[in-house]
Amino acid sequence: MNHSSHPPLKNVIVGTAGHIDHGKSTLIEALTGTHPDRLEEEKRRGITIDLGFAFLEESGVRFGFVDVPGHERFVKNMLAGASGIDLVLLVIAADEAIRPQTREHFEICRLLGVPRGVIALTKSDLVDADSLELVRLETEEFVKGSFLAGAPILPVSGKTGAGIVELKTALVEAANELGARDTSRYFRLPVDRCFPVKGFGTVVTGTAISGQVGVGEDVELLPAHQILRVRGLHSGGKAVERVEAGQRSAVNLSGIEHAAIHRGMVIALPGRFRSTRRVDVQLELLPSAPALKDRAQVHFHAGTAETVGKIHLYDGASISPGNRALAHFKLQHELVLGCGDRFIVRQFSPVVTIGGGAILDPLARRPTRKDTGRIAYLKTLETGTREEILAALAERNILGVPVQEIVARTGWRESEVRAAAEMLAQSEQLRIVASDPLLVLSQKSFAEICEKLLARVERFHRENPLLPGVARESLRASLGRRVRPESFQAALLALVQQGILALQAELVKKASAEITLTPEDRRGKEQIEQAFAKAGLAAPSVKEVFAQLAVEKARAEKLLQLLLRDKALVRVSPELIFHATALDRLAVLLQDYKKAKGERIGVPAFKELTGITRKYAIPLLEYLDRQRLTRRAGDERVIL
Ligand SMILES: Nc1nc2c(ncn2[C@@H]2O[C@H](COP(=O)(O)OP(=O)(O)OP(=O)(O)O)[C@@H](O)[C@H]2O)c(=O)[nH]1
Ligand SMILES: [Mg+2]
Repeated sequence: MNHSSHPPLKNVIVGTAGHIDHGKSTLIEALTGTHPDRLEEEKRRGITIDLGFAFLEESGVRFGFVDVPGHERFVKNMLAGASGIDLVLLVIAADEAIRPQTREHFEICRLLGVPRGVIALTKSDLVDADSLELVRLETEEFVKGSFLAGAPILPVSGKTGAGIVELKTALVEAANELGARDTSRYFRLPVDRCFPVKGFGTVVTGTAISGQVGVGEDVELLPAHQILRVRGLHSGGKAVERVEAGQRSAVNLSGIEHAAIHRGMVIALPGRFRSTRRVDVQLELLPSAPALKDRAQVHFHAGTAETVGKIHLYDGASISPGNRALAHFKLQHELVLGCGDRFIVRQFSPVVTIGGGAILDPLARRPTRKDTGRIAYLKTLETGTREEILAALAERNILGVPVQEIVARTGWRESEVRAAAEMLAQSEQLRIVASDPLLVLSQKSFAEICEKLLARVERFHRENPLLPGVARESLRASLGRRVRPESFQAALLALVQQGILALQAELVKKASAEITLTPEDRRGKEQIEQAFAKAGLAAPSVKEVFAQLAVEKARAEKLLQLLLRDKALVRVSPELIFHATALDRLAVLLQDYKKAKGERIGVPAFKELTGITRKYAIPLLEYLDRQRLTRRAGDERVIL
């Protein structure tokens, strides 16, 4: 059998929408053979309360149906179902036409950005041809100018099966018009149900909205931030190895009780998403809604989650009906949101849908008067290119932005972040201060750190003219904890490469730095050197030398260090210092001795030759051994 002749099935999620009792669930059964109502209470009351699911494979398309309740009290359940859909199946009963939840569901689908749909006029068996035509005209008028303008409007009957074949065809056509979901994004699945399965443990279901996941892989449960293993996967009623964006999925998770997971949580690729309580958004208020005032509380729905949000308007005291505005929401609970995610807001009370929009910054900061750049930034997020967005993001985060945060804020893949960062680095708008993990800094922030660093080194030289340089670690600490170590490192490196600073082991100094001495210092230094030079091998103690000086002890100590560093003086043992010339003379003396008396010399002879005491002779001989001028042989030395 040639499997390759079958192209892979396209995954498409279809959500129902429409007023209560208009025949949504009946229609799903007619299409798929599965009645989506599953709760006892739903069966008893004959209405849908919570989401129901069914599947259909038709002409190369794998449909996952999400059936929603029409009852106005269960719109919040409808919202959880509508968030992941590709197509809407708008159901309008031919005997009732357009009713309140027809409008509300339709507006919700529009605000959620559902791209296409098909309209079914159900219960067509209950009306005559004229009434049917009337409802069709009314429906055409209703969707005029919207995403459903021109969508097929098909009379059907869930009772008689009339029109079901045509409806399937229309759904396949609409599905074929859809672009493929991008399965290369990072995996995310908002949970709509969670339940225990005997022998398997915990199962969550939902629509994978991006990426893909396979059996045996790890996922992160958010906002709980728990890493869990995928034990098994089901889709379309079958066990599968992988699921991808656009598929209804049941995910068997190990290591967690089902009670710890609920609708609104998200499972995702570990480390790529963050939960948030503050978001910046583009908000649209419905024409039917009352004006929305700054600081108003609303119900906030996104994905399968809902919470209460308090609105902050960036411009003006209210939004008027039918208008759009940039706004901020402070959420009561942590939600997992990505840039571009759609959300719906409903009035706090009475609860009706009043608007919705798209997330621009899922990790927004608390609004402040000082933050004057926010509106421009949000506009860049809305319409900018990837490079423009990254540049703006870096500019607003003066301490640098790590790649993980860029991914969580933008939803880009890490490789896309890298590509954009490299473009910007080439045109010197951005600085890549570390590449694994990637950390970027705006060029301006980087220049500021360089400037500050240089100023610190210069100040150090000014205040410590006798020291060669500042310890790297204390230089870093002097910049404060807010400068990341990577940024410090990169700035230091850049200044060294430009020849402005120089490194000497762990010390940082101005490349041009010379130790500058005051006239007293210079005199003191000369005096010290003279004292040792004059004494020759009868070296004085440091204490004796310092006692003769006019400069204070700490200063004299530094001058001594300078002389040792310059090798004018040599420390032979902890207490014993000689002038270099005295040691040079000693080397000559030893060679003369060797010529005259042979290569062996004992301690008494050495004392006689040099005129120094035993106390000095022993450490000096040991020094000569170390310098390979002599070698110890029993009690004697061999002159080399
Ligand atoms: N005659 C006729 N009755 C229908 C048709 N479709 C549904 N019904 C009936 O209408 C009633 C409601 O149908 P449902 O499918 O439960 O309606 P629904 O839209 O799912 O309702 P909710 O989920 O509660 O919003 C049921 O009694 C169905 O038998 C149809 O095409 N013709
Ligand atoms: Mg129903």
